Amino acid sequence: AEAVQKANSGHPGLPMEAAPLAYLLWTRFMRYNPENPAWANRDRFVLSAGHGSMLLYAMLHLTGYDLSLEEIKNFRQWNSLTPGHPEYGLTPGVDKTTGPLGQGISTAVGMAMAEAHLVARFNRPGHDVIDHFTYVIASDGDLMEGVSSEACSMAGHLGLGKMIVVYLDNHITIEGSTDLAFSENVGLRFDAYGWHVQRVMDGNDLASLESAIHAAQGVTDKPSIIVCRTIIGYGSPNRAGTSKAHGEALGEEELALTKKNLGWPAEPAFYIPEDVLTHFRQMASRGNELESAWKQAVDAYTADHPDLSREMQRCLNGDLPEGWENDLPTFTPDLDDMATRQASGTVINALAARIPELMGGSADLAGSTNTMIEAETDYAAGHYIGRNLRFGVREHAMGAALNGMMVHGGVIAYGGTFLVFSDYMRPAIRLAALMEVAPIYVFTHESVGLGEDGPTHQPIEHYMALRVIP
Ligand SMILES: Cc1ncc(C[n+]2csc(CCOP(=O)(O)OP(=O)(O)O)c2C)c(N)n1
Repeated sequence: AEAVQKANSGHPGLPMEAAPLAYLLWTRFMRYNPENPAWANRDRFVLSAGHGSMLLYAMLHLTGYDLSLEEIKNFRQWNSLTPGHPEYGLTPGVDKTTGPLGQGISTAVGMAMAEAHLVARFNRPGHDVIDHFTYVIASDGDLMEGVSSEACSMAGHLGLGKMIVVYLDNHITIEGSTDLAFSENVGLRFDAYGWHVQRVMDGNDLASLESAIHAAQGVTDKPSIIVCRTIIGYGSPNRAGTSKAHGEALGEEELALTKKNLGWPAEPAFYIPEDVLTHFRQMASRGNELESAWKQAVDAYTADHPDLSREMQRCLNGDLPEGWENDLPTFTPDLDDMATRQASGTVINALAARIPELMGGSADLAGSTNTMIEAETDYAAGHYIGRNLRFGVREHAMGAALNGMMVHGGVIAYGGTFLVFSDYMRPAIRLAALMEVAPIYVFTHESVGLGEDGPTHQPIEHYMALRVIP
């Protein structure tokens, strides 16, 4: 709330309501190393409601990431590491760019998909070298956005048991109460998707939250959602529970009242009690221990499975295999009477034979987009070794999941559909560009001359629209 006040803009409500949850996640559950944010086997964390960025920055600072108190004081300022919404690649410890609601939770599905595939590909009996959770904090807005429905339906179908979402059920959005526009039963909805659903009645009840997260970890064949009743802007005497707490600074007076209400000293500003900092900073040494233990486990794995281990390291480093470009087919326009999508399919299959981390699929158009890897099986619940992804008719979730797989690392993901339906993926494509990750898009049927399907299927502005995304 203080950082938002100093910036005189931002979103204090979510960080204030979710502080107890964040405390639990960062000190009792998540496995990460503040001194190596890129540790491959860390738990992933996605703040899907990216407007609550100050929550994430506060936790990164407290737990000892390279994010100083100065940066916290520079929240939302030009050139700071603490921009209004979290940016992947800018701030150490930010696993995903979020802000456009719905994208975060949907991208997290891709992260969990990548993890499950790497587990299937590389773990061996007695060697769980890939083994982490993907945690998400999501808000009403995230769950109202259509993309989250697509992605969470897919996650349920795939039984992604390592994905854990905490939904901040605060009954408030910008315009006021969720009674205005959002009255579905979220728990029943996720139950219908095949998720493991729990309810926590009070977001400040650490014991209930803790046992719910434990239970979520224990359910390994379904993704979990914890519907957690929270109060936006908790602690602010006059703004808690109102949309006023969502997206504006509390004001000096209300900030002072809030501190008083919470039993916090009025001065100094940005005060972090020494014992609190010491407590949180233990996470840095804990993180180093966790990563060292993992490295030892990898050493033991290397001793038993040297080739596999080398291959895993290569994939996690993002290095292409030697000779990946050998055997690439070439085509002669005059001689080969072949549709370009057919040529694309031939290339995908040639590459897939050389690049085992290449995996992908299509939004129910595999036969038309030629995106199947012939020699491989389908990626499915309990069969995550498959490299052919079945996204279903869910272009937007496909785009988000591709981003998640790419930011996760260890895999190279592609997805295909008709060029005209790139419109349905645009927000995810835009975020891929912002994050500088490069999933491969296979857009086919790119001509107005595609024929009998008619104008609904003819891409007219799509090349131009895609080209203006940097
Ligand atoms: C795709 C998209 N549409 C609109 C917005 C603008 N916006 C930011 S937060 C928000 C809704 C806030 O409600 P909720 O998600 O419940 O967050 P809370 O108020 O609980 O912090 C909206 C509409 C956005 N960030 N992304």
